[in-house]
Amino acid sequence: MKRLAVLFAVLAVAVAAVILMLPRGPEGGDKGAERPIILGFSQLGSESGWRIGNTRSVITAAQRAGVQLMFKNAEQKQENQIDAIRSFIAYQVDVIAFAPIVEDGWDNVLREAKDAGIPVICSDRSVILEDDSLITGFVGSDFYLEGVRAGEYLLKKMADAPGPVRIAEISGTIDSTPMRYRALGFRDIIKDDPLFEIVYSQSGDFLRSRGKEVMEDILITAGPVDVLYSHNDSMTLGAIETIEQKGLNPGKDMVIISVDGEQGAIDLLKQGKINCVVECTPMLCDMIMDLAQRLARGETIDRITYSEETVFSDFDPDVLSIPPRWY
Ligand code: GZL
Repeated sequence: MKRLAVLFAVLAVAVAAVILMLPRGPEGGDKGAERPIILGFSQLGSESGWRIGNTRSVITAAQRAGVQLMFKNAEQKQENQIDAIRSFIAYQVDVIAFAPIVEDGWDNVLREAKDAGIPVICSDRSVILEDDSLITGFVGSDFYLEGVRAGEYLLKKMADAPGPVRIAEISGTIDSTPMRYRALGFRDIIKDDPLFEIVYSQSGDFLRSRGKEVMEDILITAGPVDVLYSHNDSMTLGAIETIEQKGLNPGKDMVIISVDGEQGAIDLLKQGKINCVVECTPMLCDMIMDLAQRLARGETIDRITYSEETVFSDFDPDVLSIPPRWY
């Protein structure tokens, strides 16, 4: 009996030692401070300047907020994101955030997160679920509004067009939120004017290399178009390489509308080679850290938190004074 009492005493001391080793918060062991939360973040890849800017935002925002970050890059594969989320669940993080590469296929893993009591925030892109309660909130852009802004610019640009306006579209990753809603918003604005016709549309997967290739196919199959609407700057930069290789003048022989607002596109806007850049900011992550900390404290958060964005175009009198960009 005495042996058992000694064994329990030794075990009690050992357990206490382990608990004390857990991070308790800021240096100095302030007993009143909460321990830093642990956020598991699944990033979809490194496909574009926007994504690189967004990853920088995740890392610097976590440092600013004192959030312990577990960051995994899925390199454009949904199965890698699912594995990452499962690893966060196993590690019992406080909150999960992820940028879903496509909208479908998340129900099972998000059910596992909910069953584990871990709230999940969608960063940048959204998901389609049978049970909407599996996601706690979304932080990102209003992609439909971005498409509307692209269409509204075109209506203004072509107000005096003498005849039909032939449009080619290089869209983003198929079945992703930005691709679906940038396409829809743009179409809703131009659909009532018979002068506008989308004569070609193909995905460039948000990649510069694919934008270059798709532009080659546009010039072969659709011939010279009046407008290029490209769902992100990386694809636009690739497309412009092709346009210039074929001896055409981007921004003059063809109106070019792009989305994101990375430095390379803004520089071309200032040179007159791009006519409109609809802003899509990657700087979302201070908001994400704030919401994650609220969730970890048991607070509720808004279902949707949109970022503030604008439009840059050749109608702006001060286009040359656009300040340096995030990438
Ligand atoms: C938009 C984001 C898109 C960007 C692309 O929020 O998901 O993905 O527009 C990026 O540049 O690849």
